[in-house]
Amino acid sequence: AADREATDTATFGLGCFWGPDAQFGTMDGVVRTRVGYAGGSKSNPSYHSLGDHTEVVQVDFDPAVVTYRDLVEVAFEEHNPQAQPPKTQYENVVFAETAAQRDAIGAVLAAAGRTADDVETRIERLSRFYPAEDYHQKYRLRSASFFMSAFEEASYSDEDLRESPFAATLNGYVDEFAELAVPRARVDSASEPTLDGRKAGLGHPALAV
Ligand code: MHO
Repeated sequence: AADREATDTATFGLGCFWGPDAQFGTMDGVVRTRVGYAGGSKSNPSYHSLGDHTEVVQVDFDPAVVTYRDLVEVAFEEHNPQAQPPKTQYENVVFAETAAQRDAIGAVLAAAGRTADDVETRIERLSRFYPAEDYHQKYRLRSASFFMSAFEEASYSDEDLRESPFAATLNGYVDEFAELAVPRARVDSASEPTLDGRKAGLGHPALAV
């Protein structure tokens, strides 16, 4: 795992933050992920009192392995403004901190022949990131009790889980391989899992719509 000092940070609003938390977690070079609220002016937003903020995923990445531009490409490829209710909560936002980052966003859009307006995406500076409640962090992983028991046995706190590189990756694997993970967690029950049972257990990525 990379040192904290070795990573850069990127923040994206891509609709409901559960899906992108999992998706970015499996990317090479993404070291840590966390979800939260940003882009608005309300102090101390929470899920049920969000004000003018948007759900965002924040990733710490190793720029020697994956570039900010790579991450922006994934953000633009995956987001679908029509797939979420038209609320500030779910707006598409790419936070750019430097001129180099704004150039990278411009290059991705130019390569696709699109503008930020075409893809209904705000591009702005991050004023402040507020971490979301613990139960939203690594949301897919939290639904896999088989794995959560292992983290509990290893004495992980909620913050440890949120900031764990291993948990970030596993969160994506649970999402990606949900149909494998749930029956495995049910091995003791000796019951044959049905397709419906598997789907009910874990849900699906918000971005897959
Ligand atoms: N309440 C919606 C979206 C959750 S996302 C954290 C759902 O259950 O799918 O906004």
